[in-house]
Parts: sequence; structure tokens; C-alpha cells
Amino acid sequence: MSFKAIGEKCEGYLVPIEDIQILFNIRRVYYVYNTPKDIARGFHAHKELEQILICINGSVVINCEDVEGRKEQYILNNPALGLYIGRMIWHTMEQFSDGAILLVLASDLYNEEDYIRDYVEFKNRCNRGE
Ligand code: T46
Repeated sequence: MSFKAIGEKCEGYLVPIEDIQILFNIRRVYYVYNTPKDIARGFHAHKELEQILICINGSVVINCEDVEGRKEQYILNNPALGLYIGRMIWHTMEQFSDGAILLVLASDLYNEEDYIRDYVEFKNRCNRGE
């Protein structure tokens, strides 16, 4: 999804994100930063959580796999772009650039019970149609 960046090159930009653009009520915001280039993060899916990932500085590559096994790779390199990740999407984040800051808008509070961190369990749940 793309957000409207207000401003001009000479003065900088401002991106408002209003609830009308978001598919869920935001209950949590967190951000990931200072991740070295050679580190990959994620390696999980969420049973229920929905999120929007926005790289507000630098760039990061996001790999997603859905319940049908379809794989997509996205490059987040524009602070006016958001990537929606719904429930049951296996995802990893890699190739963080210098200074990359990944902002995440989440539909619920942190709950470790909502994570599937084992890929085999993820595939088994997909096969069972969960
Ligand atoms: C996701 C991707 C995009 C908390 O205590 N509270 C929180 O709100 C979060 C998000 C994490 N944590 C703890 C749990 C772990 O002990 O912080 C530690 C690192 O979490 P994790 O290894 O899950 O971080 P990432 O970068 O692999 O994944 C994070 C989110 O956890 C996850 O929901 O979808 O970013």
C-alpha cells in the first residue's frame, strides 16, 4: 500500500497514516533498527496477528510465503510504502541496509503464543487448512 507523502524535495516530506488506510485497529507499534547486513530476522508466521511493515529509513528485503506455498519477495526502500502481512504468512527480513529502520504497525499486543516459529509446524498447519 502506498501512503501520501506531503511536501517537496527542498523541504522534506511528511507521511500521515490515518486509520481509514489501515485494515485493522493498531494496538501496537514497534521498530527494528541497527540490524547488520548479514543478519536475517523473522522466520515465523502469526496465527492471528496482522501487520504493516514500513521501512522509514534505508531498505530491507522481505520474503513471504502464504498458506498455498506461494512465495513473494518485496524490497521496502520508500518510507511512503507499506507492506501488509496478514495471518499465516511465513516471513523473513534480510539485507538490512546501513541505517535501516523497519517500523511495524500491529493489530494486537505482543503475544508469543501467536507465533509459529517452526517452519515444519507452519507447513503442517497449512496442509490442515488452519
Ligand atoms: C514480526 C517481524 C516483522 C517483545 O517483547 N515485544 C514485541 O512487541 C516484539 C515484536 C518482540 N518482543 C521480543 C520477543 C523476542 O524476545 O523481542 C525479541 C525479538 O523478537 P523477534 O525475534 O520475534 O523479532 P523479529 O525481528 O524476528 O520479528 C519481529 C516481530 O517479533 C514479528 O512479530 O512479524 O518483526
